[in-house]
Amino acid sequence: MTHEIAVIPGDGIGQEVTPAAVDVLAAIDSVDFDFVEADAGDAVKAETGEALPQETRDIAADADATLFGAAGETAADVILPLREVVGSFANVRPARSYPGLDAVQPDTDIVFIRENTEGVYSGIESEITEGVTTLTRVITEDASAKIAEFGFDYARQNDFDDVTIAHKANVMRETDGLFLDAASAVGEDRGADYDTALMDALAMHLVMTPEEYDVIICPNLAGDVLSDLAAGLVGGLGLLPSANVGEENALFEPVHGSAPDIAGEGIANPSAMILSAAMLLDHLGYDEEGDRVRAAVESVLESGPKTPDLGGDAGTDEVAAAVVDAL
Ligand code: GGG
Repeated sequence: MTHEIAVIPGDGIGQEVTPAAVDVLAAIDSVDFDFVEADAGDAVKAETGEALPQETRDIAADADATLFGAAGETAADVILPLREVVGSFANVRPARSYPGLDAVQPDTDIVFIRENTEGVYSGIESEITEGVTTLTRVITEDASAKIAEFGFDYARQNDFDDVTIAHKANVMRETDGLFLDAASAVGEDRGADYDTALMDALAMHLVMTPEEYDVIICPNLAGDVLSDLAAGLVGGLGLLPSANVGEENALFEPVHGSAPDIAGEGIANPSAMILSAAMLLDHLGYDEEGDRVRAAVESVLESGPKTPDLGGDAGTDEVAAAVVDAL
């Protein structure tokens, strides 16, 4: 069986790390892929006036899964609608430390389960008058319960003991009050062990004692911010993959953005993108192949070559080739 994969490199270093992940997938003999490349992002908008062409939406909707690189200035017009196109409601962001890498917290193994459809990323913003703007934060009981169900299932299926529900219900009483109640009700229904945590205090505890956390269920913005914080604990954004999971379709992307400061230099760390490709393999049912890719990335992270963000001087292509060799 051949799997059709939409490949959307997007902006900046997305153009460099996405081909690296495609090379790794193509090197897996036991799975057949048909890669269909599509455009999106700042450059496409400059050229055509549209950051996410209908053709790209259709390719992602029809594919078995999508690999997405990075969004730049047009992120709100590209990655948010693309997540909608594939029907994703959960953004799974694992943050773990690796042997052989300098990490602020070398005993970190946390998976953020981020609600992916609402919160402050609902896109309901307006300028009331000059100098006055508003944003509507949407939280629904259904979406909050759905992400909690996904998070508790994920913890059970992956043998994680601790589930934490992140919120700020003492200030955002209506919206995060609802998120907290709906997510807690799921935990109660399942007789699960879980904690709740105010997201600001949680940020501090994550820095000081990340080993105390396994799975963290978060509203949209909190998941985006806390997972970047966790990237800082384990060696940087070049290491964090993610899966945007829907009922049937899914999109896989590194947690990092387009990194305009290093774009075009060929030195971006492809690990996050390749690890996202490993999550794509899991999603398609190729768990063994996904594990092989993770093991190959882990061995290269330990023994090199390494990109400059990890203290080395290798380029993106050299690291990707080393991962293919390790496979
Ligand atoms: N590959 C992830 C990416 O491009 N991130 C840029 C960004 O702004 N993302 C917002 C989000 O993840 O919701």
